[in-house]
Amino acid sequence: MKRSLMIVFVIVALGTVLLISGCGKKKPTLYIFNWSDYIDPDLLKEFELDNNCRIRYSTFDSNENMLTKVKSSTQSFDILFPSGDHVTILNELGLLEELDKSKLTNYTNLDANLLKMATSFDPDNRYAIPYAWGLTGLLYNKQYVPEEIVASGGWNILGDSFFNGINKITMLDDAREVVGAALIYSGYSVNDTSPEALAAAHNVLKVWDRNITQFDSDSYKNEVQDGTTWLAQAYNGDAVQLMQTNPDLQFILPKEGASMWMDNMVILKSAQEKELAYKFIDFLLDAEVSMRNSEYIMYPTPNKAAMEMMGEAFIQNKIINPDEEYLDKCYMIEYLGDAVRSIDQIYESIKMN
Ligand code: SPD
Repeated sequence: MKRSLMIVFVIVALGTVLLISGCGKKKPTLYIFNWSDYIDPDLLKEFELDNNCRIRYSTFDSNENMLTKVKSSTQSFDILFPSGDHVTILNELGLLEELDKSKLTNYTNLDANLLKMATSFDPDNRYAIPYAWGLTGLLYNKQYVPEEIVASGGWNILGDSFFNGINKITMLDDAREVVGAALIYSGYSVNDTSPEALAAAHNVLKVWDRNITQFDSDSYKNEVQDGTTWLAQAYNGDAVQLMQTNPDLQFILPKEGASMWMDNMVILKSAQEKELAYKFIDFLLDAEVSMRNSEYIMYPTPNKAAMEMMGEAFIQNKIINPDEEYLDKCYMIEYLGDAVRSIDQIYESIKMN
C-alpha cells in the first residue's frame, strides 16, 4: 500500500474509534456570568475536570450592567449571580427558572435564617440560591490619606475639604449604593424613597460630589494601590482581598451604618445546559467547596455547614464579620419597584454634574 494511502487509512480509522467511544463529542459548555473577583478560579477548573465540561466565565461590575447584557445579549447565559433586588427584577421579567431543589443535594447546608431573609426578594426561595453577602464602606490608602482625615469614621469623610476635588475619591457606579450611602448618613434607610429622605440625601451628595472624581466599580481596586485613587467606596470582601497583600490599605465600616446585600445564584429559563447548571450550583453548595470559596473571595457565605468549618482568621475578621451591634445599623438593599426611579434620577443628576 502506498504511504499516503496508509496515512489516510490511519486517520479515518482513528476518527471512527473516537466517534464510537464518544471522545470526539464536543464537551458541554456552561456559561456563567458573575461579579468580578467573586469565585476561586481553581474551583472552576476542578468542576470542568470532574464533569468533563467547559466553563465560559464572564464578569460584570454592577447589577445594572449585568441586566443590560442579559436583556440585550444574543449569547445566553446559564447561571447568573444577581443581588437580591435584581433577583426580583429578573423574575418579574420572566427570565428565571423555578428551581427543582431535589437536584440540589447540598441545599440543606444553607442557613435557615438567611434563607428566610432571602424571601424578601424571592418569596418561598423558589428562584435563587443565596451565594454570599456583604457590606459597603470606604477603602483608602494610608500613604496618601492621613489618620486625622478618617478619624471621624463616618461617611462625611467623602466631603472633607482635604480631598479638594483633586485627590481622587471614587464612589461605586451604582445608584443604590451612592444614594444609599447619603441616605444612611442623613439618618434614613437605603430603601426610604420619601421626598424628605431623598431631598436630604440629594443635598449631601451635592457636597460630596465636589470631591468625587469618578463613579467606578472596578478600576479603583488597582488605582487605590498605586495612589491614582486615594479613597474609594468599596465592597468589604473586595477590600479584604486587597488588604491581604497591601498593608497600606485600610477599610472603614462607617459609624452611621452601611448598605448590606446578598448575592445569589439563579438559572435562566433560556439556559442551554440546565442539568449542568444544577450540578455546578450543587458543587458550590458543598460545605468544603463553599468554605474554600469564601476564604478566597473573603465574603461570608449563607452556607451554614461551610461557616462552621471556616478558619479563625476569617471568623475573627471584623470587616467581614462585624458585630451584631454594627449589623443592626445596616440596611439590606431591597427591591423598590418603580420607586427606584427617584433614586436613579438623583444618581444621574449627580453623575452628570
Ligand atoms: N467583587 C464582588 C462584589 C460583590 C458585590 N455585590 C453586591 C453589590 C450590591 N450593590
